Amino acid sequence: SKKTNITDSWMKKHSSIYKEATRHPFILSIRDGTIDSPSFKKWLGQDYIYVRAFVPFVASVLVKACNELDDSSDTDIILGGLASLNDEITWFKEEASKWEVSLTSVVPQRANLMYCSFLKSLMRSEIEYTVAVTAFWAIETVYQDSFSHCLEDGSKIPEELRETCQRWGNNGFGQYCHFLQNIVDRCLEKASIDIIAKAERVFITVLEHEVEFWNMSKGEI
Ligand code: HMH
Repeated sequence: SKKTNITDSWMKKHSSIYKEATRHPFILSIRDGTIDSPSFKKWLGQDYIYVRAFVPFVASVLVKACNELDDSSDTDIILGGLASLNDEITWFKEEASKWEVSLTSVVPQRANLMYCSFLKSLMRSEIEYTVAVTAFWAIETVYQDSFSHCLEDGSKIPEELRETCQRWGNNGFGQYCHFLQNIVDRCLEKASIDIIAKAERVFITVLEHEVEFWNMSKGEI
């Protein structure tokens, strides 16, 4: 029988916050077609700012992976993720112009600033690769799980949101998240209990920030 990965055990143990992050009312409203355009536009503008901050974070994970001199396929997967952020930024600009959202005038909301400063704290060289790559996996997985749920049978996503859901909900992105999960589990298997505990904390903190991030789409402004 297959042994349970640490990441799977965390997803079970913290299933309540994991579910809050991946089945948030914002996502459910995309899935059932009841989303209003101001909410979507707010998310779009805020997420563009977030992704710009995510680029140096992913680059810092890549540097840490390179210093592991362990397995070059890990660095290739992270490099692939970094490269696809280039397309993602182009996509955000095109999508924003479709929805008439001016990206240069988006004011980052408090939850976004908090999340970006958390990313910045994880970029420090004292943060171990295992801890940083755990955050990276969790961040990508929340979007993958959320948006793939919007594409499942029975959903009524508005046509104009299908491409957004495809971006993170497609099978290729799902595969990529599984590769990241394998990297994390391999790191955790050889990590000290101290580092495993730090990584678990970071996993939970990512989920908390993701919930707050979705919540922003509802607030005023
Ligand atoms: C807030 N979390 C947030 N934005 C994203 N684009 C992702 C995760 C996935 O990259």
